[in-house]
Amino acid sequence: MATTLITGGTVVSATGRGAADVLIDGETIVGVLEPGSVLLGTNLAESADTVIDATGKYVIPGGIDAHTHFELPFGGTEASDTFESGTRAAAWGGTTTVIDFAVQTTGTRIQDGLARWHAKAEGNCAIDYGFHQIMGGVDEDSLKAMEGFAAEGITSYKMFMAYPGVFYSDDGQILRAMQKAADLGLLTMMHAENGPAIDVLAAQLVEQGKTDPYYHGIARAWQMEEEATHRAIMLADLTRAPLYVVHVSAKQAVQQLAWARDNGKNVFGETCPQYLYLSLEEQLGASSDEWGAFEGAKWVCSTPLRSREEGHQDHMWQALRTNDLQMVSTDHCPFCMKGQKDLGVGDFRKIPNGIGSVEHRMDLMYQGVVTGQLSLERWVELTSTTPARMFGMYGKKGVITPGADGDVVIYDPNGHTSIGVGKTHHMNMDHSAWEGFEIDGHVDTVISRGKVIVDGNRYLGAKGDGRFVKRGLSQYLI
Ligand code: DUC
Ligand code: ZN
Ligand code: ZN
Repeated sequence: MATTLITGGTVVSATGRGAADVLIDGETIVGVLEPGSVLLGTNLAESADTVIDATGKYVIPGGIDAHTHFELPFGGTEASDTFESGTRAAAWGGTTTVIDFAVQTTGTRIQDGLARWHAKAEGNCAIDYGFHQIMGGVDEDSLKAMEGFAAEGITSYKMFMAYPGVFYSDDGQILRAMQKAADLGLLTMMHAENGPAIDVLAAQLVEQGKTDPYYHGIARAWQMEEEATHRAIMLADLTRAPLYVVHVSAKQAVQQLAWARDNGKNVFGETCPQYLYLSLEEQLGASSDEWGAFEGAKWVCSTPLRSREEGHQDHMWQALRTNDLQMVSTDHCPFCMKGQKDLGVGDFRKIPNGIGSVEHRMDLMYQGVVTGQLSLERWVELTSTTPARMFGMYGKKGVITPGADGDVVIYDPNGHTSIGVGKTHHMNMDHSAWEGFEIDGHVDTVISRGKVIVDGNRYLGAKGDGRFVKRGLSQYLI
């Protein structure tokens, strides 16, 4: 099988860094070696089929984005990245594994939703992929179906305390699913916002003529997130089900998670780049010749952007440092302005919720290293190692060690990346929520199971390179 040697770089893991050469044989890492190693009398640099010089660069395990929505039917339309375009964009950004959400909507069978997601993804992905299962309705059938999840390699499932009539589960349904999950060892992922109360607030705002995108964030007030997060923690505690709260944006929700963790509970949380960098004030101020105040629709997502004045963004960075939050995913859910987001002109409730970031997560989080908010090791931990452990892939993914998949990124700290539609953007969107962001650092080389798929400015991957990953149970529980 073809061998690849990465020489001269600094290998960074969640626990340390050091000069080392990395040898990949076929699809698998077989050695992390002293620089310039000679093995059985053979100089590796002369015998390897491909040698990649990583001098002055970081060699890190490929990024894992544990929260994407490709081709998600939502808000009267469908997320604009397919598995093909979305995974290719992810690869450009140094992500070598995604976990997307197979969907059961209320009134449909879970098994049918899962089969549909396999059909969408199979043969189309540039990188490896797994699925969580969205449960859009808890009833006898779906509770029974949960018993088959682990055998399918799907060891986590998501429920929604928001979106009544679409994905929403009430507290009794959540309780029943958690009881089952506790028995089966499954990880419960929660969209924690009080949907019924939000819908009332949103209707009241629209009645008052407050229809601009900014009011999306007013209706989805932080109290709605804090309350739902607390309720989810209590239900999880009662049932002894491990809980993972997705897309945390309110500092009060983080405080709930921190309290639960301090009390020894298996409660975890992720945040997303938008909650670290973007704010409600900026959304309010957004205006363009083309869209006027509707420009703010580019940043309509749920949970919503929060007020910078109230300090939510700073609190998220701090929580990442102190491990009150364990991971950063994107909740990549892209919609174009024309023909999709514009469904909500005149009524913010009709704007499809979502931001596209799958391509930029590694770069955006590296800025935390540049500003001194994160160590290099914590960057790797938040974006690769913990996602692998949390979702049962560690050993194969999330680490550079013999036996692991050859998923490796060479990151140039002296490089530069300009983000925007006409620059590095490969996502299928007519705008970028990150337009104009200038990044210190650059994803130079991306290797997926031993194959170089991004080499500088060349894309060498192909659809179908990516395989479905059957995941084990979470390796992160306390
Ligand atoms: N939030 C979003 O912004 N989009 C998709 C679903 C969700 O929960
Ligand atoms: Zn959600
Ligand atoms: Zn989501």
